[in-house]
Amino acid sequence: MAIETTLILIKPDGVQRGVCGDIIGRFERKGMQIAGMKLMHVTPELAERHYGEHKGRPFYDGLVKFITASPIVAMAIRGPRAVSVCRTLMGKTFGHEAEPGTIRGDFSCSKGFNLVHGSDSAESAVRELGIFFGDGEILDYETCNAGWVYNEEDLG
Ligand code: DAT
Ligand code: MG
Repeated sequence: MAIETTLILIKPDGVQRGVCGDIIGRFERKGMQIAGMKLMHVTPELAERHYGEHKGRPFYDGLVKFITASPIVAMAIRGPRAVSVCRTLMGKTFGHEAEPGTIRGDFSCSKGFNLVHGSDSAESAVRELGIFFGDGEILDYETCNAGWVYNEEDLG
């Protein structure tokens, strides 16, 4: 298992509700590294590229309206098994079903207003990071505590 980098979005509800710090802190506390981060508007074109797999579903138009309504925070989050670790931290898709202790479980009671997006596979992560980040926007750097967060065994 190599170190992975995954795309995490704090959706417009998270920014509007002022809980970005709480959400970012959960990834940091888990031992994940922030490799890229920016506040940005999602254009309809960007939304379609990102959520293309859901086109045609009954909730698609509402999803695009929601994600384009107000700024989001886009993050590239890096760490061992980052894709699955971040999905676990997020919790189930619908806030009303998500376990307490997860981001969605603690902050959301809604289907669509579920605060965060996280890539669902290593392949999706590569594709989605390419949508939200350009050349030079995802950084390689060492954190001083990495050696106390995971070791060789975790990378095997
Ligand atoms: P996830 O965000 O957990 O990867 P997904 O990829 O299946 O979930 O769906 C993308 C988003 O679309 C999800 O975060 C919330 C919304 N959504 C999915 N299914 C929905 C539904 N049945 N009704 C309303 N919104 C839905
Ligand atoms: Mg998804």
